[in-house]
Amino acid sequence: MTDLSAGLDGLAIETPSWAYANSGTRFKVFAQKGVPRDPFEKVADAARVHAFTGAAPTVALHIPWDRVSDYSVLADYAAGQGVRLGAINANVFQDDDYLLGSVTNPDPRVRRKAVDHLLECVDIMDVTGSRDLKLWFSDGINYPGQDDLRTRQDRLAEALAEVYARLGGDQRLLLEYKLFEPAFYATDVPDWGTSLLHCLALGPKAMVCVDTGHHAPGTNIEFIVASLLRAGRLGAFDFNSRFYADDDLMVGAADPFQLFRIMYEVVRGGGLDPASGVAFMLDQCHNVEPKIQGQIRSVMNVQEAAAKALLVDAAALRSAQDAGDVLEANAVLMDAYDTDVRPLLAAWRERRGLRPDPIAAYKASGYFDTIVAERAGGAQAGWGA
Ligand code: RM4
Ligand code: MN
Repeated sequence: MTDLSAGLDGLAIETPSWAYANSGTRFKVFAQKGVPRDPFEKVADAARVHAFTGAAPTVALHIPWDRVSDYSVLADYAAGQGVRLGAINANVFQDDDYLLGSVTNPDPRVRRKAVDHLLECVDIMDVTGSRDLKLWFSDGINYPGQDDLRTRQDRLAEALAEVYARLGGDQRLLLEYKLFEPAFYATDVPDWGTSLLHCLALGPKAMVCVDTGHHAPGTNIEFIVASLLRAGRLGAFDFNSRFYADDDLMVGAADPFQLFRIMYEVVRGGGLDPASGVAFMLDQCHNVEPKIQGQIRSVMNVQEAAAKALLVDAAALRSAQDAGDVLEANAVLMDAYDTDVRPLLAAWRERRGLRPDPIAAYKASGYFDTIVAERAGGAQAGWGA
């Protein structure tokens, strides 16, 4: 059996604290049983995902959703659970002050407040040991003429420069883009070009974050991935699936072939090598499915796509490409995609002392019944809580 260990061992997938909390649509947030009531319980759930997959060693925090009085206590708790705290996600999109934007708001007082929050997030990183500050701005305008497009870019650049200057030597800033929503006419960071321009102006510690759900339908995301890897500016993925807009469904659920094509470009560009600095993060919400299982499934989906990408016969592909053999080149790629890699991954897990089927192992563990029983009383964590 093919041994993909060299590639798979380097693939660490970061789960988001908010995936364990209640979430929903703009119409309704549904409460699920056993949902964490505080960041510690979110970390405990994330640790279960790592325990059964062996591939999710870090958990991202979202501030202020995960605010605690002492982050070193949370970091120690995570270590005790067998995981580490990962990226710190800033939140400048849930305050009345941000009606007309955060760092691009016309009001300097609001801009100051937003930048202060971003700086606070770097303070937290210093304590948690997190490498990455992930920035997603909901900033934008709904109507032509509502504000000046260029001035808003200037304000954004100024805010980012102040945050960048505050970063420690090993810390990075990840700038995420999103085509639209909540702004409907012009988003201030709508695409990878805008994100990359700001990152290039800032310096080498500024990298682009590709959220797979943040593109127009039909966008060739793997081309973006290849381009950013070539430029050495692919900092991270926020993985999820979309059917229509930013659906935040399980990665690989809507279009496993697209995920394979993305992971092929990652492999092709050396992105599975931890030294490349590409962070593989999930950014998902489990509104109708069980949350911990949803995260386990997502980690497995990324691993399966990566395994298929690693199976691509690079030499055969190159020789077919060089010969201009269109059909053979396509067949080499499809052969890898059409391979059932589940036995390979089961073997990879068993070599690491894990059960071959993480979902079955999780179900058999009784963890879900335990948290349903134990997490009685108190308020469940959710969006905005
Ligand atoms: C945003 C964006 C961010 C995430 C929030 C919860 O749409 O994708 O990465 O922090 O959602
Ligand atoms: Mn995201």
